Amino acid sequence: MAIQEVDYIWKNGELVPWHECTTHVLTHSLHYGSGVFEGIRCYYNEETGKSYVFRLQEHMERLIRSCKIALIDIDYTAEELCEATLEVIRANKLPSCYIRPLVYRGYGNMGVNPAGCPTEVIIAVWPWGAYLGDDALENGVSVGVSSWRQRSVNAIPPAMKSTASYMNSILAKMEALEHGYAEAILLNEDGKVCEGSGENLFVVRNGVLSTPPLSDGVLEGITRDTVLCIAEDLDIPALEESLVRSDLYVADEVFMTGSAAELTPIGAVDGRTIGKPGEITKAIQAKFFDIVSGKEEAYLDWLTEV
Ligand code: PY5
Repeated sequence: MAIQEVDYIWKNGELVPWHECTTHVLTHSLHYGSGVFEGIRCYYNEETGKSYVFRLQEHMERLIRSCKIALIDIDYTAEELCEATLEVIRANKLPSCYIRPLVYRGYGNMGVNPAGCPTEVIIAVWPWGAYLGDDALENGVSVGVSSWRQRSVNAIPPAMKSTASYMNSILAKMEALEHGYAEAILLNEDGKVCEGSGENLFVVRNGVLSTPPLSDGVLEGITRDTVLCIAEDLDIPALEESLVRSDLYVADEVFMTGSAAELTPIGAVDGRTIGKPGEITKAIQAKFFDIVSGKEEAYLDWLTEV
């Protein structure tokens, strides 16, 4: 899926033409994965003609928390980054898009110690369709448990959305595709289910929704939190509880969540059929898409109009 180019990228306070927004090959983060980033979506409401960014402030706050964990000094507040996001969406005249803020350590020093490398901040936007395909949102995907393990909470912390973490995700994703699956599920070293290469995970059994707790080593997903709020609203009992591999096989419904993947049903795990998207998955998914596009009055607080 080639990236769709637009006119500008926001970099360190300025709008820079897309092709001029480049970096030196000796950039610290390019060598050592020392960056942190976010993934956000902006949705268009066809009825009102308005565009909304979903949970923008929460994403920027998580970016600042990732910087804190990574000991990156960033000169911008979450509020300033929110403003910059709106500026770059408007400049590119995009009704809907994916938003990729990245904070990285720039050019200046080639040691592992990042002292002397400037902090660089970019916010890129581009039109991006369904991450795992349109058909995936409707009919679900098959996934496989990876032979790669989730990083320990004492290694590259799963709570930090760092560029370095995604080497693990890339290994798992490529292995999954090689095996004919659309996505990988990672277990931690204790055998507890964690998450996909870029998504949180939920299962439904006997009418109860559950998702692994953050302490098992998962990213504190904003879509995950959204789903937990929707479940409460729809009176669906929901738990954060540890899950093991076989819990996935015997679940009535399984789905993944993420800003890129949105809410994608899972039809099979390791060749064990789960089935077509179930009632609870479909109800939560429908509500999710109504909320993000501004059709749910009670959730307008989560939206920032562009
Ligand atoms: N877990 C991992 C490892 C992720 O990469 C992501 C998001 C999530 C969970 C879900 O978090 P949230 O709901 O806050 O988005 N991944 C990014 C995204 O934009 C990058 C994916 C390519 O969805």
